[in-house]
Amino acid sequence: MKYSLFSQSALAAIFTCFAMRSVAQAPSAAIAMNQTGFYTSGPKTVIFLTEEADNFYITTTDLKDTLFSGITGPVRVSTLSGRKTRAADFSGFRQKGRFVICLPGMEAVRTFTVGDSVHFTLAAAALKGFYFQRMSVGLPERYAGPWHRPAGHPDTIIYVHPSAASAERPAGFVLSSPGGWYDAGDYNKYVVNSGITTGTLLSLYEDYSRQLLYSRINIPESSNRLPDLLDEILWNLRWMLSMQDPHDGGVYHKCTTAEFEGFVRPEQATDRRYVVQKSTAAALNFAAVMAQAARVYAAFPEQTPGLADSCLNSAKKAWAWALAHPDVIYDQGKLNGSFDPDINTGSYGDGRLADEWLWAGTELCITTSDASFLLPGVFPSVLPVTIQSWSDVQTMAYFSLFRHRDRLNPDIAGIIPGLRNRFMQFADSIAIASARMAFGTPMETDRRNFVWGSNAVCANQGILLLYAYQLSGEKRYRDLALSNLDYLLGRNATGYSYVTGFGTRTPMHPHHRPSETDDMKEPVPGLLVGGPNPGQQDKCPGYPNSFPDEAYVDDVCSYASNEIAINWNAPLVYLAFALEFLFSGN
Ligand code: 9MR
Ligand code: 9MR
Repeated sequence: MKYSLFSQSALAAIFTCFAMRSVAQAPSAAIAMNQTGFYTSGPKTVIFLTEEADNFYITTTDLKDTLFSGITGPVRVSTLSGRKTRAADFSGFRQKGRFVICLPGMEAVRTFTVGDSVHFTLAAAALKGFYFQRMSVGLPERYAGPWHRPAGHPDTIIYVHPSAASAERPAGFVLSSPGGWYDAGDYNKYVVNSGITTGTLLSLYEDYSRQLLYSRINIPESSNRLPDLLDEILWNLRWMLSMQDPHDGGVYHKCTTAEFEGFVRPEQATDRRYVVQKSTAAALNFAAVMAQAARVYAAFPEQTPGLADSCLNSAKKAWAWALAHPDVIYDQGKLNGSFDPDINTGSYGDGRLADEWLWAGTELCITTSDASFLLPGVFPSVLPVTIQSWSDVQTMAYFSLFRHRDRLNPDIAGIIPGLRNRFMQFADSIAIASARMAFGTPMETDRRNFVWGSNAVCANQGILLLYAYQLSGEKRYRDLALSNLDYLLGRNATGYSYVTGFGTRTPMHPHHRPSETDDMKEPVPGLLVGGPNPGQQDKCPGYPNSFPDEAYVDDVCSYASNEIAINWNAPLVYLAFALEFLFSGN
């Protein structure tokens, strides 16, 4: 033994750790921490779920050498559940490798990793999660490993639902709409949700293109001359293009079965599929994504000939359709009152479209330099700053405005200082409140964050804080964004690392048809589950309680807390890659 950093109590701790040797490798519920790792130069905090812990120790994995000792923070009481915690901050510990953290005299011992690029594998797996969601194509073993599967849902025969009938394409007309990603644990494709998902991934590329140029994730296109991220996005972009009616520029709201299919393999699913009603929300989401894609793929004219122009033309046509049909709200109940068959799959209905107008108009304006796409009533100065979600997208527009702030048309560049002030105020209010939280994360600062898909709120809030960091250069925002990644990977009240395949306590039974119906014990990896949701709309048995941050159950019946979805994975991909680039110095 080396006795380098020893004090009396440290010695006691080591004996305690020795006594605990048998449990040292098993996850302990009394410590909540990021189960993937900590950056050598980054902040490092774990949470003890006890009031009693005054000191903590870091030892080698054989428990022989104590390398660091510290004093835990004050007792904090969770505003969400009343739980009492104490934080161990060991940011000053900068050794690389695997170590053990423990409390003297307590059954709380955990191993952890410190390194320079601890989240790269996770980020790549989360992006690979999109490959696993690919529709209409087989996933060969060389890319999908043990989760390989034959092609399902060719989507070459799609019926126009009566709600979507037009002169050129009457009810029953057959069109083709293959490819794209399965939305979630179900087998349908929804344009609105594809909107924020694809927009988030495109934004990641725009923000970190230098680092992403050569990042490979072993997909069939990995050897082509396009970054893998853009190849994966293209899989969905091409499908989205097929959702536009070329005759009028309108965009169908979704491509879906009438009812959710049962838990069958993709290749065994045979229910009839439809495109359903064109909607203003679909047209605007489509326009935003296509306008952004136009400028991103314009950098690769040889790899994707003509694509950027097609995207921009399609965006403009969808925008024109929306201007001519500004109030077509998707209301499934109403639709079912007028048309057959009834459609009972995800609705992604949104009755308030000012934010979609702003987002589409902003992306068009940035790509074309034509300020007339920003409509007077929905100017950035009149909409609030919120955490972006599928139904609330104005912040997506702000991100693009900030990213392109030095190249904006002078007619709109003037809005940036005011917008920036409001944005920083919002980020600040989150930052200030975070310090008092039981797990020390921004996610806990507002109980309204705990909705269906709360984990995506967490990731999206992390992204927002990263923009605050980029705008201000203040590292505390970057560090708080990392706290939210810590939350997703285990520093939370359930102790789950919510990404399949990552961590010692991780979902094994997500509401995900491909995972549930294959022969593998482990679910498809790299997928973020929805997370705690006190709404518990699935009425599954097994929720431990209804505290906002604890209402989670790892059961396949729990679509309200344990489904996976593309609009949840996309912000995880963004957050994990961005933090990886920021902390590993790539
Ligand atoms: O599997 C469906 C999931 O993708 C949806 O998010 C969820 C809520 O719309 O519905 C799931 O489907 C369930 C349906 O709503 C009710 N019958 C059982 C279905 C499968 O659990
Ligand atoms: O993510 C959606 C959530 O915000 C809604 O509250 C919920 C109920 O309408 O639907 C969620 O989206 C589901 C979609 O309707 C169908 N595919 C699965 C999605 C994730 O559960």
